[in-house]
Formats: sequence, structure tokens, C-alpha cells
Amino acid sequence: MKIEVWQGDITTLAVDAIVNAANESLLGGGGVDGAIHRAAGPQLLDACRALPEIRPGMRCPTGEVRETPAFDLPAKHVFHTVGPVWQDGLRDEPALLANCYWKSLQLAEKLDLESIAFPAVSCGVFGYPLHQAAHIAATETLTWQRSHHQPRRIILVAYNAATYKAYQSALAALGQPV
Ligand code: AR6
Repeated sequence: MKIEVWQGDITTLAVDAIVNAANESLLGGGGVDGAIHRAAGPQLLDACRALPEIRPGMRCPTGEVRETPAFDLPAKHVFHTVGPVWQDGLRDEPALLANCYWKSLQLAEKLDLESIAFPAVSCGVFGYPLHQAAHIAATETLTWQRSHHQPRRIILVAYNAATYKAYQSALAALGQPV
């Protein structure tokens, strides 16, 4: 069993769940969020809007996850998680980012899913330093896989070569054979 690393567009993956790097409103945005909403079609926005607000404008706090169907995507579910905005690393950013991965994996297990694909949450607009984020993604996914049977396939999706390399070296440093 290995954590898979794949370079490309997450919206093309026919997995049980793809994770979206959203913001607390869950009403769309740029980056991977924009790509997922475009590919899923307008029903995705309707489904997000229908999720309960915790307070005005906030449907998902940072570090948590919400599920919707994936509509026109080849995936079955979209897990919307909200990564931390990088400030200085002293505002709980590592724990919040770890929660995005861990809680998504818990939800996948609860829904009895076989496969899940993650983008590099927080590594775009939210400005998280790539190597630190890759270390957290690798730690959370490897720790999960070593102690759980499901989801059987966990894929870290890199949109560019630098992210691909960062994942490979983070996983190797944690003992996953290359
Ligand atoms: N497939 C896979 N990865 C992608 C794709 C794609 N199609 N497109 C971009 N990435 P970002 P964040 C990578 O900015 O930093 C949105 O406006 C990208 O190269 O999408 O968590 C939300 O609404 C980067 O490595 O998410 C929020 O407001 C990674 O996905 C905010 O941005 C994440 O970059 C969230 O910022």
C-alpha cells in the first residue's frame, strides 16, 4: 500500500471523492475551487448554497469538511475542505491543515469510499509554503493508511512539477519507498 502521487487536473479523476480547496463560504472561487465548480456544473453551487450556515456567510470553518455530490464530474463526491490562510506559521496553520486531510479521510471511511484524491490544499491563493504543506499531507495520509483499511486508494494530486517533487520527497522522508 502506497500513497499515490499524480500530476494533473483533479477534475478528470474518476475516484469516489475529490477534495476541493474551498473557502468558508463554500460559494466558489478561483484555483482548484473554480475548476471543480466549472467541471461539476451549476448544480454544485446550488448544493453548496443548501448547506447550513454556521454564521452568516460561513458554511465550513477552517480545518473542517463538507460533502456534496459531484454532479457532472467523473468523481462521485466532492469533499469541500477549507485550508488555513498562511500568516506566519504561528496561528495554528499546521494543525488546521492536518485537520483538512484527517477529517476528509474520516468522512471517506464513514461513507465507505474506496478512493480519494486531494489537491495541495492551501498551497495556492492561501500561500502555505509548499514543502511544509507537503510534509503535512504526507504525514496525515501515511499515518491514516498505516492504521486504516479505507479508503484503500489515497492520491495526492500535484498540479505542477514542483508540487509533484515536494510530495515524492516528503513521502520518501517518512519512509514510503519511491
Ligand atoms: N487540479 C489540481 N490542482 C489544482 C488545480 C486543478 N485543476 N487547479 C489548481 N490546483 P488554490 P488554496 C492547485 O489556490 O490555496 C480559491 O479561490 C494549485 O496549483 O486552488 O487552498 C478558494 O475559493 C495549488 O497547488 O487553493 C479559496 O478562496 C492547489 O491546487 C482559496 O482559493 C491549491 O491552490 C483557497 O486557496
